[in-house]
Amino acid sequence: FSQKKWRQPVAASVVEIGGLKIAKEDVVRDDPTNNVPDAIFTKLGMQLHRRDKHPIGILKNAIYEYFDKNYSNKFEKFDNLCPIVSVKANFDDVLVPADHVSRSDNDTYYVDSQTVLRCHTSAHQAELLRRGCTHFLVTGDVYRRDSIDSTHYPVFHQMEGVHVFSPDDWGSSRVDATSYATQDLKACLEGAVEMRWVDTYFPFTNPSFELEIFFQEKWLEVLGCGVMEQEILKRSGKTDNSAWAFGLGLERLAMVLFDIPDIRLFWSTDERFTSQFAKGELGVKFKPFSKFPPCYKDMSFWISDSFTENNLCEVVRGIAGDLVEEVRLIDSFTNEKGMTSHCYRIAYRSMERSLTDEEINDLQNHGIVC
Ligand code: FA5
Ligand code: MG
Repeated sequence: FSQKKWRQPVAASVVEIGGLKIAKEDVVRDDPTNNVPDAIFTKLGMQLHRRDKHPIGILKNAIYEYFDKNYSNKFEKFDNLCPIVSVKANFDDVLVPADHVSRSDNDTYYVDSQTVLRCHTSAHQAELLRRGCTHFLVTGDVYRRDSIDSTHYPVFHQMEGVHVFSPDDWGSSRVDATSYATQDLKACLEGAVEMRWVDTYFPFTNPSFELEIFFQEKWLEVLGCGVMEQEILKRSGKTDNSAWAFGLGLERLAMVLFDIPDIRLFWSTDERFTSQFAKGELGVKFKPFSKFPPCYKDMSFWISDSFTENNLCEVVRGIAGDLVEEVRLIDSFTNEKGMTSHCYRIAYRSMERSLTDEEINDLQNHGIVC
């Protein structure tokens, strides 16, 4: 598969973030380590989280209000930090090991060898701690090369929360600093929704947890969190403190709260979607305006050792854009010579109209978007 060959046409060549003008040439570069496609560049300036009438913006505002109310406006908010960050900020500063998979160019978008599109809002933790912030929320668009289905998209939004405690905070309680931060973290996040805690691992927290919510008959992971590794605090000049941190996937929670069935809808400019939401209104249930039939195509091919599913998904998305709903491995077999073949089922479905079999054949054969 050639990734450079099939590309959808793009209009914008400059985006503005936090007063900074970023040219396409600065992000989609000829650098050998660059793997940012045009379609990802166009998402850079969209900032859905800063639109008051968009479900992502409505949810962000509601969570900000929750924190203001419960913590008397103590949390500082950042929602305009540039998503182009250093490898150091994205990985080293939060103790991600040098050989961790998330650093690979199969998982992360690299602008050049020292610069990435942030893959989580944790990329801003250390910098803000160094600046002296002790209570903060960071909201922003994050970027990941990932598989394709109704709850995964290569661009999504996270909110990071960090709360640093000092010995005075846990001194009067009967528990140690870590237990104190753990209890406070869980109390802060446990809400009205049906949820459960799952133990997990992150390089930057210990203990670490995931919060899952029951949605569409399944447990859906909406956030990762934990007690911040002492090393991160120490490096930021905080030797006597303890802290909790969380990273919330805004799309996942918005899907539950607004009943939005597919993550691609957040990017829809169709009025039948956008007109259903209003500033400050969290209770609205999305009324699907259509459920057009899907068009399935099975595709088999021999794979080499360098094959990855993320690369396949990038190619499929480069050709079909948001028409692709899911890419799923349905069969795999290895012959006597040790060659492996994969069969993928690609589901195409438009949010706006019925697709014909013919146009999907054209699309697959020639990369033509009708
Ligand atoms: C993180 O990104 C950690 N930085 C979170 C964290 C922060 C942990 C602070 C501890 C302390 P994770 O990769 O699990 O963790 O992603 C966090 C959330 O982002 C997930 O729970 C999910 O809600 C959302 N998410 C992850 N991948 C996608 C995707 N492809 N599309 C939409 N949402 C996603
Ligand atoms: Mg996770």
